[in-house]
Order: sequence, then C-alpha cells, then structure tokens
Amino acid sequence: AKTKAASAQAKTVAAPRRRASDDPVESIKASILDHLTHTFARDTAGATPRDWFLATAMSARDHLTSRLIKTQSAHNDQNVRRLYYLSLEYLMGRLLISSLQNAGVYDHTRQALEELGVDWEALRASEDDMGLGNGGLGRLAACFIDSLATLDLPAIGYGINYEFGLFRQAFENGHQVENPDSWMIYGTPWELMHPEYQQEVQIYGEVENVFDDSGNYRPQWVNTHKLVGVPNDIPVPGYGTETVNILRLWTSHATEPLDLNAFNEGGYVEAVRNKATSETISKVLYPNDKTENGKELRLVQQYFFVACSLKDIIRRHMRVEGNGWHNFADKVAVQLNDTHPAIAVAELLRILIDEESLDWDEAWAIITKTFAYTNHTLLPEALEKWGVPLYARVLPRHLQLIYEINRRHLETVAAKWPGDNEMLSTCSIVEEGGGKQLRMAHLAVVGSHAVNGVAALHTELLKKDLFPYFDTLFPGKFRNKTNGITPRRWLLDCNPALSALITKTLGRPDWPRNLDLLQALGKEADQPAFQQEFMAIKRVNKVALAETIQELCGIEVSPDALFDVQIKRLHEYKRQHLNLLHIVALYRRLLQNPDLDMVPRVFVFAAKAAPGYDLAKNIIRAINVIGARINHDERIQGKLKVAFLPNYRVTLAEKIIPAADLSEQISTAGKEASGTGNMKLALNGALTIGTLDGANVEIGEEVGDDNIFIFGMTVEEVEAVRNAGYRPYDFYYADEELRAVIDWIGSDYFTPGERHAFAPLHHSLLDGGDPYMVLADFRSYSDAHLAVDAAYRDSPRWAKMAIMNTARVGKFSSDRTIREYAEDIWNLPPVPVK
Ligand code: B1H
Repeated sequence: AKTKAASAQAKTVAAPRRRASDDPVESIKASILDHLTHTFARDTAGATPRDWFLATAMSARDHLTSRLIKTQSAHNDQNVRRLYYLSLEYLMGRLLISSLQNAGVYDHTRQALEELGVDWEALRASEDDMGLGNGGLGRLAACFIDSLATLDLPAIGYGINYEFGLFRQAFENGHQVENPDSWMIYGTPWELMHPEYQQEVQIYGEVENVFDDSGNYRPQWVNTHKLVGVPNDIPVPGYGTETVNILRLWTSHATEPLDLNAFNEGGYVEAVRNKATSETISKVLYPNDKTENGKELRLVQQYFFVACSLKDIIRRHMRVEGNGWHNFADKVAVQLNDTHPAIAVAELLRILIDEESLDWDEAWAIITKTFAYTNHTLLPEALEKWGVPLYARVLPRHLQLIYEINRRHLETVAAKWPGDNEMLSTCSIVEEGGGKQLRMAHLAVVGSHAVNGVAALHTELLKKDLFPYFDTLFPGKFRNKTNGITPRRWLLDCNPALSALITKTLGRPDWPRNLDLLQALGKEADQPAFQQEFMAIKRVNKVALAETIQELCGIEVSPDALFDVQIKRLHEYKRQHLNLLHIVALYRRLLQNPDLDMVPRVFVFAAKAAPGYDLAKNIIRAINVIGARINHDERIQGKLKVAFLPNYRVTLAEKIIPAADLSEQISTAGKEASGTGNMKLALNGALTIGTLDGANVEIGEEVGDDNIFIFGMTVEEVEAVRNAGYRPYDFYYADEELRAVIDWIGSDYFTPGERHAFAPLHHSLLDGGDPYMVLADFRSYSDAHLAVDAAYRDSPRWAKMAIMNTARVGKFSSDRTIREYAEDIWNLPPVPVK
C-alpha cells in the first residue's frame, strides 16, 4: 500500500548507531560506556548504580529501536490489520530484564557488566516499577502486550502515561499509609516522546443546533475546552522474534502555552495555573480497584485517552492511499479492557456522524465490527455507571448519541419481547429512578461484536446472571477467553534456577514460547533425583525470600517451614480474613497444646487496600497486629510466623512467587472472575488451596484432583445458602473453635489499651451478615489445611505434586489466550518481521 504523506512514503531504514565490534560482549560494553559518557555525562569512577542502570537501559533500547522501526514500517508498508488494545491500566513492573531478554542480549549484557565490575543487583534495584495499574486487570494488559509481540501480531496498546502510578504502601503501627509513587520523577529511559503525533481533543461545552453547508439542521458541539495529548511510546519486544510493537501512553497538556484571556484578566500566574489544570488529567492513577465512584476527573481521563487514541488510529488508517471508512473495520480491531474505555463507542459514532457525515446505519455497522469488550467482574459495585447530569456537563454530545443508541437498542428489545416493559428497563443503557445513570457495560455490549469473560466459570455466570437477556438477544456474542500469564516474566525471568533446570531436563530452550512443552516434566515427577533438584531450587528461592522478609519486616523465618502465601489486592471477597481466622485458630491450638505436631508455617501476605476502603484497611491492621503478637510468642517455638510484606507490586511478586509452597486462592465462589496470581504460583511449583472459583476450576482440571486442595462451597451452594437466608451466627454457635477465634479477635487482647481495634472486621463477620460467607467456609478451609499439612510431611509426595503443577499449567500461558482472541475475536493474522 502507498502512503499519502511524503514522510511516511519514504522507505524507513534504521541507521546503525555505531560500528559494532565483532565480539557481542565487547560491543555491549562499548555501548554502555558510550551512554554513560555521552548520554549521562558520567565517568565510571563516579557512576552510581542508577547511572549504570540508565546506561544499560539505553544500550538495550538501542537494540529495540531499530527493530521497532523495522516492525512498524513492515506493518505500515503492508497496510496490515492491527489490534488496538485500550486500557486505563498497564502494570508493567520493571522493564530492564525483559527488554534484555527479549532483545536476546541478556547473557551478553550480564557478562559485559561483570567485566566492567558493575554490581548487577544494585543496578537492577535502582529501576522503579512502572506501576500504572491496580492489580490483575492491569497486569493482564501487560502480559497480553508481551504475548502479542511474541506471536508477531500487529498491535498497539493505548493508555495514560500517569505521572503517579499506584500509591506506595507503608505500615505505621500496623496501619496502611499511602505515599505518592513518583516513578518518573527523574525520567524513565524506556519512553520516547513523540510531539509530532500529538492530538488535540475537546471536552465540556454544549450542543447547539445549526444549519450546515448543505442546509441541514445539525447538532454541533461548541464552546468546548481543548486538550492536547502527547504520546510517549514504550517499545514492546517479542521474545524470540524480531517484532517490536508499541505501547503508546498519552500525557495531557494544555493546547495553548498560555491562555491569553486568563493572561489578560488574571495575569501571568493565573494563565500558567490554567495550563496546570489541563495537565492534571494524566497526573495520577485512580487506586480504587473494583469500586467506581463517579469522579469527574476519572471520566475526563477516560474520554481524553479514548479520544486521543481514536484520532491516532484514524490518522494511521487514513494516511494509506486507498484506505477509507469503507475498509476501516477491515484494518482496525479495538479491544476494550473492561468498560473503562467504553466511551469509545460513542466517540467513534460522533466522529462518523458529526464529522464524517455518514448515516447512522453505516456508522453503526463500522462500530460493531470494530469493537469487542472484555468483562472482568460480576461484582455489582464494580459495574461502571455515570450520572446523567455529570455526562451532560462533560460530554453533552455523547450523551445525546448514547440516548439515540439506546432508543434504537430498545426497539430491538421491544421487537423481541413485545409489551414487556420490565425487559426494557432491564436491558436499557439508561438506568431510571433515583437519578438517571448510564450503564457502561450495556453500552459496551451493544456496541461490540464480541463480549468475553476471563475464565470458563466467569463467562457462564456472565451469560446467566449479569446479561441473561443480552445472551438471548445477541446469540453467539458472548465467548470465553480464559486468562493467561506471560511465561517470560513469570518463570524465565523471575525464576532463573528453575528455568535452567527445565531447559536442561527438556533438552531444549524454547519452552518459554511453547509452554505446553513443560508437560514432559511430568515424566520426571516420580524420580527422586529430579525431585531433589526441583525442591533444592525451591529452597534456594525460599532462602532469598527469607532475607527479604528480614529486611522489609524484621522477622526471622526458617526456609524449612511451609511458605503459605496470599498475595493480591485486599478485598472482602478475596477473604484474607478467612486466612486470618485460620491463623488465629492454629495459634490457639498451639497455645492449648504446645507439643502439637504440625509443620511449621510462614504465612506471607502482600496486599494494597484502596485508600477509602476502611474495612480492607482494618483487615490489614488486624493481620499486622495479630501477626506481630504471634511472631513474638516464644511459647509456640517459632512454629507460626506471619509476614505482611509492604508495598506489593510486580517486583515483589517476582520475589515471592518462586519461593511459595502454597498458594491461597480462597475467594467466595462466583466472585473472582479469574485470578492470574493463581496461575503464576502454580507455574512456579506452588500447590493451590482454593475454592471452585474463577480459573481455579480450570487449574484443577489441568493439574488433577490429586495435585490441588479444593475446599468450600460451590457457586450453586453459595446461591442455595443465600436463598435460604444465610445466618453467620448459625456457624458461629455450631463451631466452638470458630466462635473462640472470632471472640478473641473482637476482644482487645491483641491491642492492649486500644479498645475495639478490629470492631469493623468483627462486625462484618457477624452482625454485618458476613456477605462473603467466611464463616460458612471456615471449617472446610481448616480441614483442607490439615490435608496440606499431611501432604507436606511426605516430602516425595509434595515434590511430585509441585512438579505436576509446573508440568501441567501450560494452558495458562497468555500466548494461548492471545491466540484464541486473535482467531476467534480479532481475526488477526500474524505478520512476521524479517
Ligand atoms: C478485575 C477489575 C477492576 N476485575 C475496576 N475488575 C477498576 C475494576 O479502577 N477500576 O475502576 C480496576 C480493576 N479488575 C480483575 O481482572 C479480576 O478481579 C480478576 O479476577 C481477573 O483475573 C483480572 C484480569 O481479568
């Protein structure tokens, strides 16, 4: 295909930056030293670990940028179909190791640094996490863009270049305190700013009806406020391939350097202050995993990044000669990561109708061919709704268009179920009563050709409970795409010792691109020699984690204990408090019988709570305070330790996961859409103790019943108990130990001098009605832990089970997930880059 712009037409060729020495290690050394001197003006004597990190990152980036140019020109020249992934969150973590690994220069770079006498651990510790996400949803986006590049799929991720990522967590007297995450305060080596691709978008204003040039009366969006988005690109290299895709993150700026009206009225400082207001849009990531709270700035963030991204997508499409609206949906697939970018449906409609003068049916056909939507949760409080008055102020024209989308949608509903008014209000995009609200999930379903859940069970519940009538109305629209994780970061990079053992055992190094190959490890699961090697690696990883626990928490733990880990956002439905009840029960059993024969355990927690989520913060405090008491009680001879590691993030996960023996996946059945930590832990040889929820179900199918500890009520049982009227007090009175544990936590025993410290937690479990049925599952959970204890004592048996977990979870590679999306939803062929 020919491109219109002269600049784009010229064949792009990457210029070699310098003459490379024949010896790759020598050439990397030269490149690092070159950057140290010429990019950062440092000499080797004075260079700090951070200087070395920056110079190494720039050297890695040099390898990626030439491949990036090659990839992008291949995609442009061939006018390929592309996938655009729209997500408010990308939880990338550190980029150094994966960049080096995916550029194929990791080993040589390590050697180069070693020969230069640079401390590798200090170097890599000086990279801040890129924490532009809350939890699983944001990390999924990061795994997906890794797989897209690895599979040679032409794709661009769009998001916001938040100046502050998810808050940094510290503990004070057991309380969570939040500090800003100024991760880019001194710049980041991975981003390339592209002011030449900046986009101007509008917001606020009002709609006026005016006559257009052809004498038609048309609505016009006027008196708007203008914003500018400047893209910052991060190279996304595939593993074992030449492809380098792009993650394009928008930074907001004011349009004019200075607002001249404000300048005249309020003077220079006022004018600069206005400019600063526009720049707050990309300032900070909202930390409210799950709960939407209707904040205006959040809506502005969503619209800003969607509008910039769509303009960029349209620009890229239209600059190719022969392209137009007629083939837009052939070349463009857009995936909406939850409803956060769902305004894209109305924005594309506005462009097609108001700016491009297409008629409604043409425009709507393009839209529904273009968009697909992934749902990540069934929790009602997470379903995004926006008050109509807010929308009317921020996006008045979009509100009109959404009303018209809804009017037409309700016509099809009425045609299907004539005379059924209740059906109309159930299916409507607009929720009436108690202040009108827009249901973004309904807009996303109506505007997309495919809607997917993120695990088999979740997708079934999506069809049955969340969108029952939509499944009837749009047969075939709902699909399942079980989540996955990238085996590069979550095994190859975070667990080098186990990776080396796998490569040696399989006799081939390509398993990170084909995780099903791990199945062959199953043959070794019974071999004592292999079991010993496997468990020796686990032990080394546990020793390393024990050091981290000592550093971060000041707690001494034994690597011979069973490391029992629960690492994820703090949420009632994830039931960290169920874990706590069990810990307190064990503690009590030990106090009553100090000789109790049990496997010593280290309970490892890591979790951030949303800053406004008081009950979650109370649970953190309870774990910290009760944990401290247990840790210091000499009567139990170190058999129990509780370590709550502060500031959970990708980098900490990479440390904890390879060291875990047991993975806690204990949500109330039906509440965890998928989970992805469950997959990472199983891949690294941790056994799961879990409910039949989310992807746990499929993990159980893969590893087999003998290699997982399943407990608790099923979705059907949860529903039945709830319908019968769940009464937590029934369980409280029926179980002497449970009653004692809850009373103990409710007393001020653990907080002498401070009364009712855990009253919110205590209340939620009893008088609050125990909405997540912690009490109902307690006994079965406690029994499952007895089975864990018995299995762990039998070391060969445990080793075999752990190996089977690693061997059998190949399905959960995000490469498999992305292949399914590409084939079933995006219709996206790979484009190999030579
Ligand atoms: C998931 C969210 C989420 N589901 C709203 N929903 C947010 C909702 O800032 N917000 O407004 C942020 C995040 N996150 C998670 O997605 C599910 O709970 C996990 O079970 C799932 O594994 C993950 C990825 O699909």
